[in-house]
Amino acid sequence: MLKIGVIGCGAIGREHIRRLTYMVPNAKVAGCSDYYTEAARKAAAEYGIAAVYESGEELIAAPEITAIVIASSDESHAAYVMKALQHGKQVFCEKPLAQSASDCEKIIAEELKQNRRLVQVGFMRRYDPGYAEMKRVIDSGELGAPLMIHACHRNVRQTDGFQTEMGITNVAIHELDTCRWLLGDEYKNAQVLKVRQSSLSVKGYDNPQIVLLETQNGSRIDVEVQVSEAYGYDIQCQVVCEKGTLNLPDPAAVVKRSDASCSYPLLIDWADRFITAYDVELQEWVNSAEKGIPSGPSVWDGYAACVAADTLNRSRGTGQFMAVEMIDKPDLYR
Ligand code: ISE
Repeated sequence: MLKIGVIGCGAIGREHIRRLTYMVPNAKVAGCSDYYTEAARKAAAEYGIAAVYESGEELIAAPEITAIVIASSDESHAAYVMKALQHGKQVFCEKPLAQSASDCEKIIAEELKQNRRLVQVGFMRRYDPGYAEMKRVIDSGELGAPLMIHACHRNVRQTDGFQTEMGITNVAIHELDTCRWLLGDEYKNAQVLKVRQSSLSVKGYDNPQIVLLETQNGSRIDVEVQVSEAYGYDIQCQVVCEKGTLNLPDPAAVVKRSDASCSYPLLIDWADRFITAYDVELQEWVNSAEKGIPSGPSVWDGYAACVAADTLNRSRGTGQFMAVEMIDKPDLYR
């Protein structure tokens, strides 16, 4: 039984605590912490968690905690992952793994010292039944080689303090992972473009943006990123292959026919859209971490997405594609 400590008791932290407490066998949330200790106390009271720690570092060091879930703010992830690795503990880290490729490289070096995988990155879309089926069909070769991906990521809202760069590091990071995973390919070039701005978006960040990528095999990807003010939470992905196309299905919804129209509702929240993906992701992490090696997205996957994100953010305003440059892949991740 994994005795899990959860760092970060905000929206996603509480989602993970709820799942680990009520839905995932062989896991127990034994401790939690939050930058605002009061948030950790509230979560502990609601879910019957035995220990509240004053800091993430204290939680990581606690002998009674055998595995760590990092669900704190994006900029705190890298330091917590490093600490957990130094203690040789299993880690599930929410996306993004870090805020920069160079921080990811330090994490890779630390995991290599342990000489075994200890970290799984929370790219939950890989566990979504729709994406998983697209991946299965691509890998079967039935439709020939994948040539292009057209994707879009539309959000209703973002938290206060949101900035243009986060449209890539916090939002499009999902597509940066899913596209390279679907194609089984690494990126070669990347560019982000500003487009006509939505008059509904008044908080000072670029919205929408368009991400363009080219892979090593020459596949091309375009991702429309609306970080807020969209009509719903709408995630689209079309893979164009030599012999056909694959489209990500919308979540099941009842189709209403009335008043001479036909409609079905869209969701507005990402936690609802990917509810099944999060369930499967955490269950599989617990199952594999218990055996000693996490089976899901690795530090290498977190790194690859961060390198692409860094490159995209550097390309903003230049009008140029920039080379996506990665270090050689260590054997541990092959
Ligand atoms: C959020 O952090 C997520 O991970 C969601 O999946 C994404 O759609 C949203 O834009 C992010 O802010």
